Amino acid sequence: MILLLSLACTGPRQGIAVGNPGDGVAVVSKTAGLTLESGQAQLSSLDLIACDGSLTQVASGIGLPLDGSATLLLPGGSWCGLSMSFEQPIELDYSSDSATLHLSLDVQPEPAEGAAFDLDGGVYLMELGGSEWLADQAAALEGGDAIEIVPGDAEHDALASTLDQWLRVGQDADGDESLSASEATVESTAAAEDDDDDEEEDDES
Ligand SMILES: [Ca+2]
Repeated sequence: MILLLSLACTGPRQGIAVGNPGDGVAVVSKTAGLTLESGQAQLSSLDLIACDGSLTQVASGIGLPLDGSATLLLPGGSWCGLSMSFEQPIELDYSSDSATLHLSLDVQPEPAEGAAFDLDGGVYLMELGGSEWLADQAAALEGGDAIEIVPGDAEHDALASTLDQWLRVGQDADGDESLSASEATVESTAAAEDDDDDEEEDDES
């Protein structure tokens, strides 16, 4: 008598990430007329959100450059979102032709969420801000000042709130270091309402 033993797995592996890891790159949205000289956040936690709402921590307690200069390894698999939180205000230094702008902003972004997507290699931009988030400050700098905005200042809360509400994660298909609405894989609520594709068609340099 011969016993046939089935070695095949039965059913899908549940809760196990599949797919190759990808690279996550954090940036703040670019503003016309301003050059980002340095940008730095101190991560409390960066997590991928599974479609059942559970979190898989990607990184914690580390410095995260916000100028696209560093990559975080994002585990492959099927995900529905990404969240990040910071331990202290993010620090951004800008220059224009004739002025400087230092921002210290107490930011806690809303998660970027959406339909399930398969992460299997590739580079994912994690973009904070939106195309217009620094437009007022850029206009104010045309006078040639050195401006500093820190927690407690009148302008702080509006800027921090804008960053809190606008986070997109996706692949930058056209390589302009920014995510259009159509490039966003998952996004926060305000970013989802921000249809910026028409504006980008007006780009000129
Ligand atoms: Ca793009």
